[in-house]
Amino acid sequence: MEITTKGIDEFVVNVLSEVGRSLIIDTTKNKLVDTKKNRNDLVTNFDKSTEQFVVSMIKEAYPEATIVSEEGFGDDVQSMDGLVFFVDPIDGTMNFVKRGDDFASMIGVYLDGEPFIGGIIDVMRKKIFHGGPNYGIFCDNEKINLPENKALIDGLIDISAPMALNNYLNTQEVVKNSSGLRVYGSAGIIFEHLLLGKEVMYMSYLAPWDLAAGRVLCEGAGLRVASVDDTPVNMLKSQVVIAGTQNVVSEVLKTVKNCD
Ligand code: 2AM
Ligand code: CA
Repeated sequence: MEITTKGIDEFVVNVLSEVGRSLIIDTTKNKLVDTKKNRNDLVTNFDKSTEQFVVSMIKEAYPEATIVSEEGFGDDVQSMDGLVFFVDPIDGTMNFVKRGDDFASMIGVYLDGEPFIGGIIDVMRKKIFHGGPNYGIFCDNEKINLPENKALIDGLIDISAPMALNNYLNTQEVVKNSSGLRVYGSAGIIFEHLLLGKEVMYMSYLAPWDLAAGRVLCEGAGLRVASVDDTPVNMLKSQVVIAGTQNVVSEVLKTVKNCD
């Protein structure tokens, strides 16, 4: 299929709509829950079946693309050349299992290393955020109002719980200088909050599939996504990332740099 922003955006929205419909019906059924690296690193039969579905749809529509995905049904991707899809079938699996809410499914698409199109579905609210830097940022095909460039003192922030509890890189100082801390447990849901201007910053250790779609959407919405040492974000490794308004990300980078 020809590669166009419109074509990929429509593809991503169609696939995420299917995923959302299926997960809302299926969440009423029993989940088979397993652990991965530790007792709080969960995977369910739905993470696996959703990823298999998304990967098969991508391979059918874009056979030339490579796929980076969480549960192992993608490819062993070593290069960002060409069309690369990042798939997180269920983001916030702990929320999915324990709360049945505040989880997402995400697809991020990059072309020759550049953010191209991203899609995040907030499954239980049935909302899809999608689009990209040269295309526009939409919620369910309607352009969103882009978030204001707020300062840290004027906004709520989200930092992963272990980082804030351990005062990693002086994060407690960042919290003190903000309107307050929120911890939602799903990167996708937090990226939604950033796009809607409900929060002004997110800092967490993120894997490529946790970050890919949110980075595309944030950058398309005029927000900034930086690695914690302010080197270019590497989409093929896990890293500590700061996403938020331009003002807040530059202020937080200064605070974490001056931590020792
Ligand atoms: P997941 O549910 O897809 O695993 C809060 O836990 C957020 O961080 C979620 O988006 C979760 O994604 C992600 N996450 C959890 N553990 C992680 C880890 N060890 N490395 C990277 N991301 C992680
Ligand atoms: Ca996941």
